Formats: sequence, structure tokens, C-alpha cells
Amino acid sequence: MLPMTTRVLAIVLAGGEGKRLMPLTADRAKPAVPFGGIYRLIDFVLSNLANGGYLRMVVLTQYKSHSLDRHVSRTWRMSTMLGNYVTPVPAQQRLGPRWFSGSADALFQNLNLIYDEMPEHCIVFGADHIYRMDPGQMVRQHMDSGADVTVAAIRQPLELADQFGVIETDPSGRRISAFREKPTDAVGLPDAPDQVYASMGNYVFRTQAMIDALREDALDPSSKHDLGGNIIPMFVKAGSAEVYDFADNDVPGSSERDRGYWRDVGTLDAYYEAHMDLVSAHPVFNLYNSRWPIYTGHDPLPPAKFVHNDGDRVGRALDSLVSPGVIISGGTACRSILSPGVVLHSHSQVEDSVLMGNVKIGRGAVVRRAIIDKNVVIPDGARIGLDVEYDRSRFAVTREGIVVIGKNEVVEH
Ligand code: ADQ
Repeated sequence: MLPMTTRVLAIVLAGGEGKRLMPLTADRAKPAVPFGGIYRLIDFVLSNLANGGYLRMVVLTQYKSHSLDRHVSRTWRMSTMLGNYVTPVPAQQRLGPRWFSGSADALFQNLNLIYDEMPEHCIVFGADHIYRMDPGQMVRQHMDSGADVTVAAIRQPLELADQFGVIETDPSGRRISAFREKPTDAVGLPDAPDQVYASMGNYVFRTQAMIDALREDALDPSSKHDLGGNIIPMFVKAGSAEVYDFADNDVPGSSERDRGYWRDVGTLDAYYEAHMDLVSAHPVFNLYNSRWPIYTGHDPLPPAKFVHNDGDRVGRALDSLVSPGVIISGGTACRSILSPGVVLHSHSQVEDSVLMGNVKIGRGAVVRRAIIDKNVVIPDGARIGLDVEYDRSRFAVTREGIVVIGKNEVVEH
């Protein structure tokens, strides 16, 4: 018998527009948004698949896919020996001059990729989440149960139900009896009234069943061609959809603290909070689990440097992630993420913030509770995040009061 992974093709849906992450998605696709200093969001799903042994992956792209394509082609190029690959696939427009209308349409337009391989099962995973997961454990359950589709699920707070596909199961806890995409009137679980069972947007399909469902959906002019909204409910109606409980997933090297960690970073506040999870003294999400590494690629840069400047200013960072190429010259970073090439000049203070590549913080400037995108220069003496009302007049500010400055934005003193 063939090993389990060779009968499976992994398809990563990476075409999301990420409107709620504006301005970070102003000129990049959501899965290409940087995360944790050196990563991009898509690295997490691709690492999970690679660590699980699924080394044939197609990445379906769409909006503003240039930096995503470049990242995937450069970082994830693998040896093609043994037939392994990670291929970014742009919108095909095979069915005429239109882009994909929804995630199911993206799969439908790329059916030729599936016909080329004819795998027995397809893993179809989203690209926008921070988590560790061994996909093999889900695939095994899917194959053993004989379900047409298996949907990964996790408990989430009831008040977030309208952001997720909400799942109800039959008394066995396995068969999905109802699936509603982003309902506004969800009720809590019998054993936890303040929680719902949410789809993680990760599916494993029996290939032929998936093809049949996509074809049927393509003929329906009233469909939005969305996996969560249209395709999964078709399988639920037919009684052939099962749930995989993410709480059962056990990743090598994980601990009590980070087992089951999963964050949908669909909003700026969620994106910010997931970063703060990285810098706590005992990180809730542990980037240092070498038994399940998160892979990425970045330019070769010199080591981070901390400089004692102006005679009395010690450059330092506390409870922070400091990437290669960073120079902290007489400034201080606290509970922050400093991406490659960031520079902090003398007497500057950065607290509870996310600084992306090449951000420069001028002499004496103070930055608090901010997300600052690539290449932004904060002038000497500037104040960011101290007077939120003033900040609101010049930058984006989130509901939780996080100041967000877009890529290449010019900041006046
Ligand atoms: P959403 O994330 O809102 O909900 P969607 O916008 O379709 O659903 O994105 C799902 C994935 O598909 C993302 O990775 C996105 O990048 C990608 N994608 C979207 N449109 C695409 C297209 N046309 N081409 C290629 N890729 C595309 C989904 C599910 C919910 C579930 C949440 C979990 O629909 O049921 O609860 O994910 O976050």
C-alpha cells in the first residue's frame, strides 16, 4: 500500500482579500502579511503541511498576489525529487474573463490540477491562521470514517459566532447535523452555553465527492460559490460530513500551555493580540518548538546589535522578539516585535508594538501600542500611541486603540 501522504494533495486557499486588515493588505494579499518578525501568515499552514509529510501542495492565489507568489516561490521551493512541490497558482480564468467569486469557485477553476494528480483525498486548508496542527491526525480520522468531507473545528466564544462557520453535531459528536456560515443568531453548546463549535476553514475531502459537489455548485446561479456557505452544507444535507475536533490534535513538542492554540487573525486587533501572545514571558504560542518548526525565508542579514550610545544610553530589549538586522542604538524596546532591519535611535522607546521590516524610530521618539508597517520612518521626538484622538486624525486606529501606520506612509513630526 502507498504511504498515506502520497494519496493526498494539499490545496492551500490563499486568495483572501483581507479587507479587515487594511492598511496591512493595501498592496499585499492577506496570507502574505508579515507576522512575528520573520514570518508571513502563510508560513504557518505550509509548515504544518510540510511537517506532517504532505509535500505536494498547490497554493491558490488571487488578489495582490505578487509578494505572496514571490515568497512562496523563493522560500518554499523544494526538491522536486520524489515528486514534491509547493506551487503558487494564479487565478486561471479558465471559464472566461472573470476572477474567482468565492473559495469554491477557486477550487472549481483549478480542477485540472486535481485531474492531473487524481489523489484519493484532498486537504483544503485556509492560509490565514496562527497555529500548529498535525494534519495527518485529521486525515487518518477522515480515511477511517469514510466521510466525504471532514471539517476541523474548535470551540470559540459565542459572541464571535458571526465570524465563523458554526457546527452542530448529532449525539455521536462526530456527524455534522447542521452547518451555518457566520450566523447572527447562534446559540451556545449544551455543555458550554457561552461557546460554539466553529469551523477552522480546514477540510479534508474524498476527491471524487469534492469534484461532484463543485460541479453541481458551479451550475447553481444563486450560489456564492463559497466552501463554508455552499459546499459544506451540501455534504451536511447528504449526511456525509464529519467533524474533526482540533482539541484532539497532538503536535510533537507541544506543551500544556500551547496545545490547541489557534488564532484567526482576520482583524487588526486579533492580529495585534496574536503578536502579544508571542512576547509574554511564557509564550502561549511557542515559536521555539524545534520538533514542529515554522519555516520561512528572509534575506541574509547580520545579527541583531545592541549599542551603548551617547555615553549613558544602553540599547536594550525586554520581553521582545528581535530579528536579524535590527540595531538598537541607545533606545529601548519592551514587549515588542522588531522585524528585520528595524533601527531604534538614542532615547527612543518602543512599547507593546509590532514594527515591520526596516522601520526606523528617530531619536527620542516614543511608540506605544502600535503596528507600523514596512519602511516607515518615525521622526525624531515623535509621539505615537500616547494621544489616541490625535493619532486618529492621521492614522488608522482600531477599536481597541491600536495605532496602525501603513507601508511607506510618511509620518510628519
Ligand atoms: P472566511 O475566512 O471568512 O471563513 P473566506 O474569506 O472564504 O472565508 O476565506 C477562506 C480561505 O480561503 C482564506 O484562507 C482565504 O485566503 C481563501 N480564499 C478566499 N477566497 C478565495 C479565492 N477566491 N481564491 C483563493 N483563496 C480564497 C472561513 C470559513 C468559515 C470558517 C473560517 C475560519 O468559510 O466557515 O469558520 O474560515 O477562519
